[in-house]
Amino acid sequence: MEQEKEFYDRLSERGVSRRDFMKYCGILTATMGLSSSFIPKVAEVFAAPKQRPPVVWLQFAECTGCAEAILGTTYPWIDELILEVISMEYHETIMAASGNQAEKTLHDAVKKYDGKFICVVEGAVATKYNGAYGKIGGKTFLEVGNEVCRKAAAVICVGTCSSYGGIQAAAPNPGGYKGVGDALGIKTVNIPGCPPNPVNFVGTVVNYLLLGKLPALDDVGRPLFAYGKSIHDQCPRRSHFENDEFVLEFGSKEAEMGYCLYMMGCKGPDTYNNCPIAKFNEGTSWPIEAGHPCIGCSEPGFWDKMSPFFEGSK
Ligand code: FSX
Ligand code: SF4
Ligand code: F3S
Repeated sequence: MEQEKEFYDRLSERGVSRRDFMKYCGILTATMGLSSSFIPKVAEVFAAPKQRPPVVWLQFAECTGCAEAILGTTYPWIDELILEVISMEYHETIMAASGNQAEKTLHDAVKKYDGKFICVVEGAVATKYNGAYGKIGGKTFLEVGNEVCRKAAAVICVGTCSSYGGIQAAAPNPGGYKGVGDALGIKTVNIPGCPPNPVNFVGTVVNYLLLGKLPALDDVGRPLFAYGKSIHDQCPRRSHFENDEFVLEFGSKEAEMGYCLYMMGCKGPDTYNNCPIAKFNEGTSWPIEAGHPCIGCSEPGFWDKMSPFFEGSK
């Protein structure tokens, strides 16, 4: 009880009401595909955590958009919520240490929590020429990945780059970039998207803390609760698709009327993600709502497979 009270006091100091917090827990519970009776349990995971798993957060080749999306959300308290439920042992973007001291922190954390920590990875791994195309502190991503990821209890890949290689793996891919699972030959939980939706990462962690296991995955490692349906099957513009009502030019009357973006290259029919439901920036909007076709950013190989992005095929 005391722990819970302190938690709510901390939230209120940041200007977050209990009501705001419960609303967020409601969104999270629904995203995870659980019934609303789980909302109090989900709230408890944050308010009175029974365990705070140690997390080592690695960053390889990427743009840091994923960390921005997750830790720099418009509501600053969401990132702090994540830090309530995990114990962040190493994170290059937010930690104070640098240079040798940072490397020592990583080494010590892996040693101390061998086999027990969760490894979160952003960014792709170079595999050609012994990984020479990507290094940190003189070590290749391949070496760091082998040293750290193999000792983790679970590896969660945040973003399309760590999941499947992302833009680094786009043709001609001279460095032989791959996703972490492929590069290291290990099983990973993949939360793709460029960037991914923070709620899908938080949902995966909460699932682990609440139910004691990682969520069920599809055949490319994505949690089914978030990536089980196509964008097209959840799209509010779907009736326009069925009625052959298409946007043929940006800025046109049809675009203004919210017609289907298929002829503008929308890849929604081939893309699995929950953007239409979860939306971004705490439910503000998502690409198609903003008038932009889906470019398939959560699919393996999307830079090559989904381009040209703005060409329709109907
Ligand atoms: Fe990739 Fe993420 Fe796109 Fe960027 O870490 S999925 S380029 S948003 O930053 O990896
Ligand atoms: Fe499908 Fe895209 Fe049209 Fe939506 S806008 S109905 S996802 S093709
Ligand atoms: Fe990406 Fe398409 Fe969603 S481009 S953010 S999967 S709408």
